[in-house]
Amino acid sequence: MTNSTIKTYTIGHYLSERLGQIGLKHHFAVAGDFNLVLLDQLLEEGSTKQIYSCNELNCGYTAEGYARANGAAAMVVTFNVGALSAINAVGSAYAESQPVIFISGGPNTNDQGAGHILHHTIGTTEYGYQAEMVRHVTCATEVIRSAEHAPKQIDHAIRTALRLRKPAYIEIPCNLAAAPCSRPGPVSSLLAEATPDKVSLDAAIKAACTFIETRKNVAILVGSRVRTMGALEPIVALADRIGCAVTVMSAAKSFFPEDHPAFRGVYWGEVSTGSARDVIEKADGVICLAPIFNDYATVGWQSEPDAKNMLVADLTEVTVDGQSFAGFHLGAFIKALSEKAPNRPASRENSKFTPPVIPSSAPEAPLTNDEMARQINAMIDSRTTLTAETGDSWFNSSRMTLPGGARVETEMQWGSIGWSVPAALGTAYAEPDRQHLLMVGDGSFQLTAQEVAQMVRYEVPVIIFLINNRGYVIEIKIHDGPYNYIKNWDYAGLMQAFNAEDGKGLGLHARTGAELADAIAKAKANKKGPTLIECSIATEDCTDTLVRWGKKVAGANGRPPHLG
Ligand code: TPU
Ligand code: MG
Repeated sequence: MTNSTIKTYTIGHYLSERLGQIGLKHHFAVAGDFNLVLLDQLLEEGSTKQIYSCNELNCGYTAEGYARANGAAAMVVTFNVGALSAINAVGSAYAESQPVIFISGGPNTNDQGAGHILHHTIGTTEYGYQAEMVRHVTCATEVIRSAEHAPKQIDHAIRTALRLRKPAYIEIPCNLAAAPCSRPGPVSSLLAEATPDKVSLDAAIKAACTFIETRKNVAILVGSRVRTMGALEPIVALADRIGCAVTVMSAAKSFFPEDHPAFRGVYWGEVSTGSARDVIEKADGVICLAPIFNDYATVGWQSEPDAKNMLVADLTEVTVDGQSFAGFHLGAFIKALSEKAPNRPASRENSKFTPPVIPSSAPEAPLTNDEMARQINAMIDSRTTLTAETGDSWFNSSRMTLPGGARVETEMQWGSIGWSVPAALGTAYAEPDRQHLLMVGDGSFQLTAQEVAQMVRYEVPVIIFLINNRGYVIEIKIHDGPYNYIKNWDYAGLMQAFNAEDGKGLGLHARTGAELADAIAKAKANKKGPTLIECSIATEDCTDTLVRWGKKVAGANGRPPHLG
């Protein structure tokens, strides 16, 4: 049925139409009796395609990955048993600033406040606790109670999510999903950025120009939250205008074109690449675009630019020389600054960029971490998205050299292992014309492995590099113990199980460089499903940057408490 032939327009239809209007082509779901009627409505209205996940955690991560590539996403789960599993992934969307519309079915309105005990719940008779839990990881929490108020509640959740780039929650009782409801008005009021406060923006630009003028050595440091801007052109325009050197934070790898002449590498304290460390630590003025200076990014609090030398432009506010300005979005600030900023080319003129070289090994020699990273790097073209999971994959992706247009996705703020398999699937749904590569360690893979089955089901050709180093190597380098060693699996062999009678996934082993090259050639030819290449490397074989970083992070974790 199409929207125009629907006879009775319902709350579910309203939600469905809105999801299509904000630019979604898919929504992700796991069925349960509290959301079945809602799923029917979404299918019936049909603005977005319904895609199923193996479980709600994976559903959330798939939506989170989809939002990274598409700007926003939606997921639908059932009450409590579904939604509580999904909260971890919604936390990721909050931490990583992704507007994921988190939709849960809810109890029949007649059971609310009636003293009834419902299945799937904790066995008490009050059902507000799910919304209360979710409130901490969403920017708007709407529990629908009537068809009359549903439109404004749905609109409020979606508008807030899109403006703040955070997840929002909508709970729809199972007996209201098909309740008659008015049709939506224009979508523009949901999409539009709030009109910037021009007075505040002008003042911020004036302060920023003074900051740049009064510093000799200015550099730009790009942070991960610029992802929410979608396009990188405004940042390039700003760099061109100031003429200075540009570095990116580790979580912002690929958020400035590495083939641009101003690029100087990844700034990550002592594990920086190129001349990024020198550029940032010598600068007396660092323009930080949407950075997150957490303990990982600062290498255990060892390297953070001096606050008095920093201009910090975040998503909704700018702080410069002790003053704070708000009322406009980051994109508006960058655009306005790129039209007014003074020229300060010293940091670019006095530095160079030499890309890291990843050593190769003989084709028949046992596969090494370097050889694996080198071959993966060679696959990356301007239409590639590389998703890199927590673990040594972060450090491997950090040292790769990227052509313009290539993208790297990491989850360095939330850092929840298992994120990458469903997230890469979500990213691939959103951008089917790109090449999707995934680097995931054996430990992380074991959390969400079954989502590969959905790649088989929906014929999504993600190329998965499963790094089998027999354990949690990142943890081994931070703090070793028996808990860092895991049961080995036949990872490549899993593909046969996921394929069952009709799948076209490929599972391959790579124990030498030659086997990896051969597997990559087969993976590229397999367009009808995922290819999992199990790369076997020694447990001790990891990037030296992981070892150095791990020592510092362990030191920060091990600081004794301040007494008195
Ligand atoms: O390359 P490698 O061996 O470092 O990666 P692998 O094998 O994926 O191991 C990752 C190990 C790891 C753990 C166990 N990294 N962080 N953690 C702690 C952790 C535990 N549970 C969740 C949900 N997220 C975490 N980050
Ligand atoms: Mg591992």
